[in-house]
Formats: sequence, C-alpha cells, structure tokens
Amino acid sequence: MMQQMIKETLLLFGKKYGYSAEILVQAPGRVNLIGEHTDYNDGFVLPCAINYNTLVASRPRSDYQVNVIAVDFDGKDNFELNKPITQSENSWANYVRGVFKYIQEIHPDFTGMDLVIHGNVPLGAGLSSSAALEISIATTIKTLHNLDIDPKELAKICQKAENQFVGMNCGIMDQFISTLGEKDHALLIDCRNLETVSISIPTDISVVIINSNVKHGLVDSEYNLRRQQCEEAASILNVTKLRDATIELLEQHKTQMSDVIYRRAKHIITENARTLEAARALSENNISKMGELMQESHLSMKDDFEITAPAVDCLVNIVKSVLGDKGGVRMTGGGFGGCIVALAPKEMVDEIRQTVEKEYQNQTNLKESFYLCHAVNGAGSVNI
Ligand code: GAF
Repeated sequence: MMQQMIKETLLLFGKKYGYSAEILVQAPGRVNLIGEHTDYNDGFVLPCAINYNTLVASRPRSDYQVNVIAVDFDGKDNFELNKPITQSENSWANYVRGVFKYIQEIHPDFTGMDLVIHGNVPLGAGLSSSAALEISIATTIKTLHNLDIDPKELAKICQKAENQFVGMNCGIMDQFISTLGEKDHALLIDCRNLETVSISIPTDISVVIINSNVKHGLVDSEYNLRRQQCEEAASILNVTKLRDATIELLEQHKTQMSDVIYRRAKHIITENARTLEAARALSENNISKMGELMQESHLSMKDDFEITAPAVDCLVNIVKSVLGDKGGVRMTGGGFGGCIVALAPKEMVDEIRQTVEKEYQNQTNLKESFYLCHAVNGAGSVNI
C-alpha cells in the first residue's frame, strides 16, 4: 500500500511540475491507547504512531512561491512567502499555510517550494490526519532547507498552527507522536514537560482499529467546549491545570460547580491515573489489567466527558463481547464518532472482524472499516 502511494506521489509530482521531486517525507497518523483529552490538561497520554501516513514530495524553488497539490482533497493552493500568509477558503490548505507561517516566525528567510501531498490516514476518523499533514509539511520545510528545529519544537510549532491558524484548540499529543513515534512501542507522554517513556507493545498483541464511520458535524466546537469546561473546573479547584487536582480535592469543591463541570473534571482526573496504570500494565504484559482500564476509560468518556456516540458504544460492546478479559477496547481520539482501538491477542483478530461484520451493521445501519495496525517510527525522509 505504501509502495503504491509513494509511486503515485512521485509520478504526479513529475507530471504536474515537469521535473522530479528532490525529497519525499512521510508523517504517520496515530492511535491513542488511553489518556483522552488529558493532553491539554498537562496530563498523560499513551499513543503510538501507526502505519498510515501522509507523504509529501517536494523540490525547493529559488523564489518565494509555494505551490501545493493535495491529491486526497482534489485541491491546489498557491501563496508567496514574501507576503503575509493569510487564511485560505479551503480548510485543508490552512493546515499547510499555518505551518509555513509559524516556521517563518523563527526562520524568516527560507525560499519557496513545489509540493505534492498524498496520504492514507482516514480523514476525520480520530486517527490524526491533521497532525500527519502538519508534521509532513513541517518536516519537508525543515529537511529541504536544512533548518535547525528540534523535534519537540517542531511538534509545538504545528500545534500552534492548528490552535491559532486553523482555530482548533488541540493539545500536543498528535503532533508529538507523529514526530517522535517509535516502532513497536507506545509512548507514555507527560504533556507538561514532554518527557516520554517508551513502552513496548507485546509481540503477541495486535493493535486493531475499527472506524465506526459515525461523523459528527460539531467536532471542533464540542472539543473547544470541553477544553473551556476543564479550564473552568481548574479555576474553581484553584489549580493551574486539572493535572494538579485529585479526586479528594474535586469532592471538596463539588457543591461549587455544576454537575457537568464536576463530571468533566472527574474524567480528566481519573483518566490521568488510569493512563499511568495502563503504561505499567502494558510494560508488564498484563493485558487483562489493560483491558479493565480501557473499559473504565471508555465508560468515563461516555458518561462523564460525554464524547462517545451510540454507534461507537455499540462497536465497543461488540468487540468486548468477543475479547472478554483477554484484551481491551475503547473509543480513541477526540471523540463524537470516529474509531475504536482494541488490543487483542493475534489469534482473536479474525473472530473480532467476523463478529463486527455480522453485528455492527445490523445494530446501527452503519458499515465499519477495519484497520490492522502496528506501531511505527515518527516522521522522516523516505528513500527515493
Ligand atoms: C484530538 C486532539 F488533537 C488531541 O490534542 C487530543 O486532545 C485528543 O483529541 C483527545 O485526547 O486528537
């Protein structure tokens, strides 16, 4: 699949620009095993980068023109680096423009380039196609122009582009793991100081991702609202971020907050604790403990943070009915639809797939998509 995509990207580059690409860069999507909405609360997350990526073929120009062809959006964009970079009407183009704008803030002198973007990270599925796009562009600029940008800094620049140029108030998880992901490992990331612990994914366990194909129109506004609610809770609890709060502190202040704010804070506080426990369980190959924590995480997202959807809950229940205590399953990503992730013994994957095929559509009238994944390295150059 990857080889085919590489071939298509390079061929298209030659066809559209009349010369061949100088470099090809890839940035992966991600799946988060546990720790949802904790990143912007300075908390803990446990994602891995996955074998679905965005590719960017490029060649530098001597002028300040940037030409972009985005295969999967059937779109084009053009702008100049010696003029202020402004918003585009095409939402995909703003992810690209935003990254250029904020890299330019620290490295103002680089010249333009011709680009072709092509990827296979499912769009809007909670697997971080946006971060893969941002990081693939940032890595391209950095590599083509030999800019001195540390990988954590690169992730922060892309987060800033998404927060301030696109208007999505995301945390750092997606950009971080797309840059710093490690083959066969999940990363426990402390989103306060950006320190990481690599946790090896047991070799007899598969990372199964199933897309519910539920699409929610209000993902960005609901996401930004959750973030505001967490900030409100932190302010009532008189802590900098919910990372600093405990359940005891929350209970002491329960009467000072609405039920909704209480439940939002409860999810974050308990999810942080679960994520730390899960990192321990996974490193000890204790998959049944991991399964319990993933189940609790899902229920907390459903009842307290209210970011799941009925069809997603249904999908989780179907997979859980197959797995029992032999693995774990939960919704993954920002929520309001999208994907679930399961950690399943390799020999159970076929049974999971067959059961979902048989039951999900019957119960929801929706058809799932199934992705068998493994953890890969973060962004980098691809040999051409
Ligand atoms: C989205 C955001 F981009 C991340 O920063 C994170 O908050 C995630 O939702 C939820 O855990 O992917």
